[in-house]
Amino acid sequence: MTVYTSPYPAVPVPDDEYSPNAPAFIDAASGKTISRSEWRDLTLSLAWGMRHELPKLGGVAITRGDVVMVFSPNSIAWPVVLFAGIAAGLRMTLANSSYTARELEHQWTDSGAKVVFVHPALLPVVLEMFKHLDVDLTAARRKIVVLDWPFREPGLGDFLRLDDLLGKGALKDEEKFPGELANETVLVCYSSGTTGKPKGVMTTHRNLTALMGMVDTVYPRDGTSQVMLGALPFYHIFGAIKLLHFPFTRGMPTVVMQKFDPVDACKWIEKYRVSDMLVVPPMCLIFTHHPAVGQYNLKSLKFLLSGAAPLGAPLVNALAKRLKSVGTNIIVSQGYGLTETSPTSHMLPVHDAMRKIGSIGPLLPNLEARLVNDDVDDAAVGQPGELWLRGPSIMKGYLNNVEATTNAITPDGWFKTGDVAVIDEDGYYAIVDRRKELIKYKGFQVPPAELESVLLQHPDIVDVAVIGVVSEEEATELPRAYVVSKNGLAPHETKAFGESVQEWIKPRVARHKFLRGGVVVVDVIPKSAAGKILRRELRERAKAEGVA
Ligand code: 4UW
Repeated sequence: MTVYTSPYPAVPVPDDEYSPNAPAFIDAASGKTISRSEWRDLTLSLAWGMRHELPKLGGVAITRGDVVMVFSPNSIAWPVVLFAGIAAGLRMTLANSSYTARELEHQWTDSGAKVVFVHPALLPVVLEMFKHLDVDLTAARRKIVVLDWPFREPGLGDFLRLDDLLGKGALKDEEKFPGELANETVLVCYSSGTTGKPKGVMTTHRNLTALMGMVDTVYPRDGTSQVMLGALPFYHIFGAIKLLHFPFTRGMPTVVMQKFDPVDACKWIEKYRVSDMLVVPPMCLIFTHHPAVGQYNLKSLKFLLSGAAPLGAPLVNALAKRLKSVGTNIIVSQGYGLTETSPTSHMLPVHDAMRKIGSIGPLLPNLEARLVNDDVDDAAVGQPGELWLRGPSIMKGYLNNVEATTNAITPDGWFKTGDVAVIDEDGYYAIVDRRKELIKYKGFQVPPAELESVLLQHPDIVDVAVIGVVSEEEATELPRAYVVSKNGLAPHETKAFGESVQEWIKPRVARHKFLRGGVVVVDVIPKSAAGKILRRELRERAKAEGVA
């Protein structure tokens, strides 16, 4: 007998590997665990509740294609709500949990959301939003479901709660999202793209199923990936997909942290024997020097994957050195992606991680890339060009915004990332610049246009431009505003005015948009003949001021 075997390593077969009783999501602080089968039952039960129970209980009726918002810090209720909505054929719009009422209002109205699933602590923000929108409390109650599950919050009054929708039935197969609707939108996360205010990114079923397979080919398969730490926010595409969707396909539980804290993270790594952690560069920086790293047993930690902002070689080396000094056998890798690309397009494979430091790795399978320079010609190897991507994980477009979609995706399907990259002889990419307006504070999007329109509401500001400046100490960019004051200020008055503007904006925007890079008073904002802000000039100016 001659038996031939495949040259490829064996892959786990889900049915053999993943017991229904294995944990799917674990609440880090309490240890409360949802198993894979419980998660499935809860999801189908909530999907039924969303479609059939909500109107019976006095809530608004929602049906296939309707938009539903989730507004909550991380919790184990998150995956239940997210996947129930998807199963029920709804479009889930995920809102940043530090949004002010005004910011939330933009997403609520723009997405046309009908119901919001809200964490009890954020209920006041939602109520304030409805007040702005002139929705009275009785009507608002019909649109709100409070997420105080599985931990009951007393004293909330008679709002609908997640519990009310559970245990009444289970979504039947024939009601589930049908296969022919693969190109239907399931997620509407917000991104400002290359310019302007945040827009709803239409991510489809097909985008996500494609992405799972694409990531699977590069994600470590050597058996070391056992437990994921869920420290990134689930409302951001990076967390939603790489912490809620992907680990589940691998049978890895996600240990859910309500929010990132370095001491807690070390504590949970030790307690739950966490092997994998997805991070943004500022978290890497914290781990290079935080004392908690030496106070807990982190030996289970095998794989750190950073994304959402550039991770340079010095930081990778410092982090690897520190984590190795406390006995881990750590690999630090980097990925790249955008909300519009569902999200990962590049990832540095494990075997290259410590060899190609600073690179984002090769293109994932099923994608094509171009590097286009200013003349719409393609850049040569080693030369910078704007990264364009094409493939099954590229968004369908921006919700209700044909103009923005047309600007972002060419007629033959190329999505323009607005990032400038180079490719080396081995086919590895590095991000070297950003052509779009976007600022990233610790991985969060800060659209300059949004801050500019808020600042123009200041009674003493007549013109403004916002740019990002780099802080090496915090491994992030910081938003910095250049403002023209209505009243010509004497030189000795400008500093105090700038500081007052930094304070003025705080109650008006989410924390990640605070003007941490400073406010500078100028006589005039540099603009092109067409009135476009010349941000490059301002970046030069910031450099001269010693901050960029
Ligand atoms: N280097 C330099 C990077 C990098 C980067 C992103 O908020 P969004 O729309 O989306 C994200 C998604 C990040 C992400 C998702 C999945 C994944 O596997 C992964 O790697 C582990 C990362 O951040 O912002 C998109 C913009 O963020 C910048 C870049 O400007 C991009 O257009 N960005 N990753 N490694 N810059």
